[in-house]
Amino acid sequence: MDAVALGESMVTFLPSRPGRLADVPSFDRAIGGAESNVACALAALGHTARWVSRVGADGFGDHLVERIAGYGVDVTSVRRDPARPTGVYFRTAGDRGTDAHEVAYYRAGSAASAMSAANVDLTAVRAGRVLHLSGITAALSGECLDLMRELTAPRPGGRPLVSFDVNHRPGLWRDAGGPRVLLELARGADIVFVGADEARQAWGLHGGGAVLDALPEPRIVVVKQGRGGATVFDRNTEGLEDGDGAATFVRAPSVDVVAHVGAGDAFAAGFLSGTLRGLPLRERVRHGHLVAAAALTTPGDLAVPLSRHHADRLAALDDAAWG
Ligand code: KDG
Repeated sequence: MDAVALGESMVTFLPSRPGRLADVPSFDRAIGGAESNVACALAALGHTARWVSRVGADGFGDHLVERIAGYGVDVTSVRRDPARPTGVYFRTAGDRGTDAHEVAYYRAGSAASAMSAANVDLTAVRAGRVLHLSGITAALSGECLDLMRELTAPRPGGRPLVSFDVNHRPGLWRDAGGPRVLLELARGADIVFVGADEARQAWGLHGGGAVLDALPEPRIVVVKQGRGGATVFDRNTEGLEDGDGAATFVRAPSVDVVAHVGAGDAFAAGFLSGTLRGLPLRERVRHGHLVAAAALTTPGDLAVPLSRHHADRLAALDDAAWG
């Protein structure tokens, strides 16, 4: 197995038109979940990917499992909980290209929020070359936080490689301790993805150098600067600059944004795909941008899958084409 992603997925309701939650007349059903989004995009890119989670023994749980399996993701380790429901959430949209939206979660007490080391298959979780996690899981419950601590604790032989997307969701944390916990978990990962704005809001850190200083352990730290591009700091590389990690900035292609949701997950998937294939760092970031561009130009979390062949052709365009 190339990659395993663990986390809560939800049935998502996307608005039929922009506006306040109070005013939207109808919603279309889709699926969401930061970690399963990564698994789906990795599978679309030709990798073997597994999603591990818990869902209710209900129709929405069926829908999630069927849709995610439809992307070619292994769902054999997803467990059904007859006592708890599958989480759902509704979102609104701002005008085209803006990220002004509201989110209404109905996930407290969900099946996934009860995930713990006792009720997920840890062997299946650790069976991939890469294990992808996100800070969302840590916010769901005390059991989920304990599970995250266990998965980011030192690993024998350094396996699997743990990828951690900070995904700070202030509305999900029950107290003010979220940023501190996210920093602790990020320190236990090998690859960390964080937005520059997220690092500023959660940790008061300004700029890639400050983020790198606060995260001395991870081998790779990717700081995303929204539509501008992303900088990857790699401690494996000789010729260090910018703190103690070699810094590579790669501009993002400019696209006509429809919705931002899922773009961070898509970026992580593209970058991890390049990592699994042993591509040079710059190429990995380009693949991140390309998969993110596909997600940015669709209304829901998941874009029409970008094939590896197509992504390779675009990533190989010369520097002039990349700006
Ligand atoms: O990254 C997209 C996710 O934010 C969305 O699918 C919902 O996973 C989600 C969450 O918990 O916010």
